[in-house]
Amino acid sequence: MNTAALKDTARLLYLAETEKREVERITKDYPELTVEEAYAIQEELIQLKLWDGNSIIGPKMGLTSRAKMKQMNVEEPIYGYIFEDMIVPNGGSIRMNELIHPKVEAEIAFVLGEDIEGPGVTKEQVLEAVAELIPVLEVIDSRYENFSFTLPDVIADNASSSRVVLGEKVKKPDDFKLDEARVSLMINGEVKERGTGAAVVGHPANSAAMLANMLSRKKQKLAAGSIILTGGVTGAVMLQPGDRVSAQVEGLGDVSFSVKP
Ligand code: 0L1
Ligand code: MG
Repeated sequence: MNTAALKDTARLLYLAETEKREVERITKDYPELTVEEAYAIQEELIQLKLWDGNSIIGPKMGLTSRAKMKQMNVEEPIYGYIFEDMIVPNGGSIRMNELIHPKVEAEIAFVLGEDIEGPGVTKEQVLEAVAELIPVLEVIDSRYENFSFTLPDVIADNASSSRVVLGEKVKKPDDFKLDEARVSLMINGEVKERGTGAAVVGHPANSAAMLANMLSRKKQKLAAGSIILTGGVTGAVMLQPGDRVSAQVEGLGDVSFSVKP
C-alpha cells in the first residue's frame, strides 16, 4: 500500500469512528495488506486523533486469549492505544447512539512505576516495574461491518478500542497472584462471563512483556506512569441500551457503568 492509500485508509477509519458508521473491512480492497502496513495505518489514525487535540492514556493489548489467537491464526497479540476521550468515569454511562455495535470485556490494567524497555523483557521484570493495578471494563467497537475482520484490519482499526472504565487504583501487593485472580463480568446482575488472570496469555504480566518487546522493534518503550490494558480476562459480551454492566476482580474491587440509549 502506498503512502497516499495508507493515509486515506486511516481517514476512512477515523471518520467511521467519529460518524459511528460501519465500513467494509479494508482487506477487501487490499487483500495483501501486511501487519506492518496495518500498524502504519494505525499510526496515521493515532496522528489524526492527536491533531484533533486528543491525548493518549496508554496502550492496550488485544487478542490475548489463546482462543482469540487461534481463531485469528496469530502467534502474538496485537496492540492499540486508549485515548482520553475514551475514558468513562467509574459508575458513569456510555451512550449507545455514539457507538456502532459495542461489546464489553473485563480486564486488569497496570500502572507502571518505572520505564520498561525491550527487547527481552520478562514477566518478572514487568512485575517489578508495576506500581498499581486497576480493574477495568473495556468497550470494544469494531468499525467493520458485523465485527468481521482479518488481523491487519483490526490492527489498523486501533484494535477496536472505543471506551474504557477504570476502577480504583490498588497498590500492587507483593504476593498477589494475578494469574489466579478470579474475574466476573455481570450484566443486569447476572454473571455472563468468568475468567482468571491466566486467560491473558498465561499471566497479564506476560502480555505487558510482549507489548514492551513488540514496541522495542520500533525503538519505543513503555513509560513510567502509563496505564496498560493487558487484555480481556473474560470473553466480550454484546451491549444493549439499558444494560447495567459491572466486573469484579478478586483482590482489586469492582468497576461498573450503564448503557444509555
Ligand atoms: O481488546 C481486544 O481484545 C479487542 C481486540 C480486537 C478484536 C476484537 O475486536 O474482538
Ligand atoms: Mg480488550
